[in-house]
Amino acid sequence: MVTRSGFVALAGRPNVGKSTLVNAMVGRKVAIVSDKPQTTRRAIRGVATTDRAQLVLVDLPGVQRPLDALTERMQRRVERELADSDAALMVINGEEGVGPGDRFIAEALRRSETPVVVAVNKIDRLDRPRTVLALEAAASLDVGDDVFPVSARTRAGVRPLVEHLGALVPAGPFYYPAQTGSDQPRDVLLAELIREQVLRRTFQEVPHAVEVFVEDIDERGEDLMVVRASIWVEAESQKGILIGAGGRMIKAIGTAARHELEREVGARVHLDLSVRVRRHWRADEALLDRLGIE
Ligand SMILES: Nc1nc2c(ncn2[C@@H]2O[C@H](COP(=O)(O)OP(=O)(O)OP(=O)(O)O)[C@@H](O)[C@H]2O)c(=O)[nH]1
Ligand SMILES: [Mg+2]
Repeated sequence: MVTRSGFVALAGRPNVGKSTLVNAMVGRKVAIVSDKPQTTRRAIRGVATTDRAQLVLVDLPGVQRPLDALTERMQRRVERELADSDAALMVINGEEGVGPGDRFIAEALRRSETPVVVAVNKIDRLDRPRTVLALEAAASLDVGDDVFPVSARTRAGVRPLVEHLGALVPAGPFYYPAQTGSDQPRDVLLAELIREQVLRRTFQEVPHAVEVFVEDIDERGEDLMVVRASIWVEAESQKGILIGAGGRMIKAIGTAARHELEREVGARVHLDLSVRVRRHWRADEALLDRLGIE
């Protein structure tokens, strides 16, 4: 049997649901999700394997105007990954319709040689007439030959999209074993799961100032894992917010994150969290290297 395989980069504005869609296509959580824009910082590869095709889905940061060394790196990475992919999947938020940000991305994709497929996401929020309007707006972007209505949240329409992309990528062997979900090292995935719980509970500038770093993972026998992690922020005031009155906030983050880690590793987890101030980490190029944000 001839197999097909290829890299598919997801492009779209922040918050349109790219990471949620990657998780839906892979069939498990490989990328964290939040209602804050610019959640994704690294290019994460999620692997979706059917009987005939393997898609290496490159979840990318939302396309935006760079503000600092961090967002500049994120932006350059998006451009490199798109250039290196076999296909691009442009994701649009069907609930919000098409705007200048989408047109900017569509134009960049039209200039590239890469075949493009468009997914109109969040159709669970739309009735039929509004879905039709969203599909028409997507078609008016004049990018790619195919537009798929999907809900990454309910997974409606996700299967046909995976099948379509599977037929679009070139013939070739699989890149990863069929059961692989993602290429992330375990410490990075665990750090991201902790960051997700921080994002859920913080607002305004705090989510953007937070980075999580897993310092140490200690497996004590079959069913206990001790994870030591630091949450970095950029100012004392942010540290105060994360710790909360009487330590209530950090406790809530720790409890929720521990449950997520336990689900991921299939063992009991003891999570040791500390909050540290690390001024201007987002502007520190050497540090961004070490964090694997490249
Ligand atoms: N109703 C609904 N909400 C969705 C759907 N897909 C994603 N969302 C929500 O949209 C928000 C953003 O989702 P993400 O997957 O983090 O978006 P993203 O495009 O990866 O965002 P960045 O990484 O910041 O660029 C989250 O609150 C999701 O729960 C969907 O199909 N339906
Ligand atoms: Mg994302």
